[in-house]
Amino acid sequence: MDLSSLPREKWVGDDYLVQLGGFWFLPQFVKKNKRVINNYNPLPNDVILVTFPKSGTTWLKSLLYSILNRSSRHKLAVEHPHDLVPFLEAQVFAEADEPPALAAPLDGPRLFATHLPYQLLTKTLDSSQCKVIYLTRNPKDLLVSFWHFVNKWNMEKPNQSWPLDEATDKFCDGVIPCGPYYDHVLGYRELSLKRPKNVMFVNFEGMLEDPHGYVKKLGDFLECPFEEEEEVDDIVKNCSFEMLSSYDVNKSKESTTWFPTPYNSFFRKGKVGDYKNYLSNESVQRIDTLTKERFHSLGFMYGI
Ligand code: PAP
Repeated sequence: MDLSSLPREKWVGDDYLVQLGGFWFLPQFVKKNKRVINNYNPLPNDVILVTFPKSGTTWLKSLLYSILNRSSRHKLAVEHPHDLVPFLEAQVFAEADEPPALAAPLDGPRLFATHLPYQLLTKTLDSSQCKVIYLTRNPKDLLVSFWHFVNKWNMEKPNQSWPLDEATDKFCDGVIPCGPYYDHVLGYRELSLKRPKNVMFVNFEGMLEDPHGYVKKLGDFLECPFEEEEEVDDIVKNCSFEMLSSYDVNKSKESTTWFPTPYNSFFRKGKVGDYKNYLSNESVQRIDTLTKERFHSLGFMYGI
């Protein structure tokens, strides 16, 4: 595929992003994204976790894996959540149009994740009865988490550190991988309002406040409700930041096979409100103004 025909924007240091269907992506993901868009036909019982990067993907991958695979949930102690629940674009369709990972399993639904926006998956999702869980996170914590993550993955490259002010500008302009953030969130929010039986919309802050309640709701939504409260508690505990980040596999400094970043870069703090330690008052106001314009004006009172 000829990337030179697509719009591009400078991003971090010498790196640039490429625009596909109104959203920005790392150039190495464009072909992979197109493979998903053109070739992924969800089975009616597929479960897809969708997130904007840094919304809490790793956590919800662990929870969903545990909810759907209750008897093998101990695997989380030895396998990274990103290896247990593969990304469609980065792992499943990374190399081929018809990947072997798509073989229908004998036991239960397939569980995948993606960062692709609804606007690019409209045909795929509208023609399927699969279940989608969309996780969002407040834009200020998400930006700070993104900024840390990018600096960690660029650590090896000289002169590639990303100043926070620059990251804030890029975030507000929407020029960030999978961005614009606001369009990404709104696409799935609308879909969840239109098809509540198939699409569940959750947020990081709510889940952190009441993980027990959310695990039960997720079990109901996925049509595998819990019979015992202890089992719910056990899943919540096993997927907590403290527990997951204590496992060797998640502490590993080794790079993942599908992205040039270490396994441990998916665990930092896992808190709400960490932006207060980093963003200036000006940046907070700027993002809040945008959030009011893009979310609150539609009656979606989230993100501040
Ligand atoms: P991804 O979209 O690139 O896969 P993602 O997992 O969404 O990344 O982002 C990592 C964030 O989730 C980190 O947030 P922070 O930078 O603000 O700390 C990470 O710490 C947080 N996280 C990972 N595991 C958990 C968990 N079990 N509970 C809560 N937060 C978690």
